[in-house]
Amino acid sequence: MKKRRLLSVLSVICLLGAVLAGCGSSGSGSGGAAEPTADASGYVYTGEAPVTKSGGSLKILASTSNYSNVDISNAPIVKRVFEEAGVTPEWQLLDFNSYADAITPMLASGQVDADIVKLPDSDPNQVYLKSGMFVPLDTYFGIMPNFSAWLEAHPAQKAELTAEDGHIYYVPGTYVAHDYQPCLMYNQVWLDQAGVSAPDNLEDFVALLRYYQTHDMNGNGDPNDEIPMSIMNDFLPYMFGPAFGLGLVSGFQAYAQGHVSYAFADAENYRAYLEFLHGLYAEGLLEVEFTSLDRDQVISRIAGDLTGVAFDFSWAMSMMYSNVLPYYDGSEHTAFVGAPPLSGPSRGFYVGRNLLSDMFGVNAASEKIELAVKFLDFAMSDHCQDYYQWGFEGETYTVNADGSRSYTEQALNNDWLQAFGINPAFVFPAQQSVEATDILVAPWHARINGELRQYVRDPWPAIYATTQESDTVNLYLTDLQTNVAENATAFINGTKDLNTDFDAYLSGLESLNLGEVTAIRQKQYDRYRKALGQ
Ligand SMILES: [Ca+2]
Repeated sequence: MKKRRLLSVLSVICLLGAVLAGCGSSGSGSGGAAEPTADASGYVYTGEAPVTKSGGSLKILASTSNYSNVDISNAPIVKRVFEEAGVTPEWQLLDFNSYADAITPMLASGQVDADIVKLPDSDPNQVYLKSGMFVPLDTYFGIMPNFSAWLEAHPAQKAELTAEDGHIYYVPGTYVAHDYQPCLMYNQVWLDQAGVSAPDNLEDFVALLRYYQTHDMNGNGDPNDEIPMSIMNDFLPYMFGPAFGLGLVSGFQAYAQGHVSYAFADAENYRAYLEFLHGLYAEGLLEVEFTSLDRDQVISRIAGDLTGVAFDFSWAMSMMYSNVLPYYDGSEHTAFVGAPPLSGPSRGFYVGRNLLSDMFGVNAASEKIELAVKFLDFAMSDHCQDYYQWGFEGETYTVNADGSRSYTEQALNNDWLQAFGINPAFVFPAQQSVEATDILVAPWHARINGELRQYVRDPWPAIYATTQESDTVNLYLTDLQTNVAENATAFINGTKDLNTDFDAYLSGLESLNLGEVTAIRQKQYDRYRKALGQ
């Protein structure tokens, strides 16, 4: 079910925290917002239900649930949102698994008979919004009180959603972005046997690997069958890059004053990173076939009690790794447990994901633009988000004496909860919640996630590109990334020597047009900073 989202997409802004701290109060940017207007019955929508008192229907073009047995259009949560809004839906739901394939040609031809449309992607190259197919929503902010308040509270996302022309076209759902992100995991039983807690720096970490390498950790009488750590190649940059101050996950990083650079071309820090990994390789702590290790192999090793350290998406912790350990008893004492990041010359961190998920736009050809705009605003209100995340009191959750909430027994059945319409991101701009994720994992896993949240930093922002920028980046970036990956492997396994070959590697990147790609990333980042009001 889960998708791997790795190297290609996300990265790190080392100083994003500082960047965001100074940008709280920029103006809304776009003028001309429509004032609240009355519907045919004289009713004025101000952000709460109903959206209209004169009735009406809206055509919704969106996707089915990813649970094939769930009819999202009949889910109680979805139905209630329309009932409260006073709007009747006319559904046009396309299959979840082929949504992009089905809707992309419709959008390309302009043949869309719907008032509200779920986009096939984030429109990264501004193809749809430049076509004039979608209403610039900022011109309707006067009747979008919930969305405009959300944007003011989320300046980074507002900057990401602001197109090159200064307008905002889409209402987004959101992911859980700082929770359940990729992290280090340790076999707790092995840690206890070694008499240490999870290391938080490279030096202690290497010492632990050496201990595992020379001790019979699994107690089978053979001190040589232990594989100290099992890290899939794509996760090495997540695991060790931050300790060297590098944003290797997307490759592009911005330092103070917004200067953008390519982390894989960092002559000092990236070289130190490679030197460290080569050291692990030379000692046998990073395995010879490290580039081909896959998740199935990691799981198989854990099931055989053969390895002590892994790095993966958080959900693997209790759902794929701990549960296969021969002695796992459901507690963290016998589990593969998440731990803080490793620090080195720089302080460690984990790389989160981008907050923005599915985008919804209003068709500029709609005859009911105002109703559609108001409905979309209501559908993303806190009031509706509460439904999306918790459902209804007494049915999906109960309120405890201290005011906190618990899901009901029935809601702990995930199939039932999906049919109820929890997190209906297929049809509404729903915001994923940590609580709804917590109930899917072991309690100790949820607690550890809460502890690791503080270490997660935002990835490289999602910034709209121009078609020309995309053409140039697409032309050069794949070759660059291939070259980087091949050279990383060669420097780590010693086929190439950092002392004699590293300068040639750096100049090789330049001849692959790194300068042009970085210049584009710089322009895009400048636009992002400008939209942030910097
Ligand atoms: Ca052994």
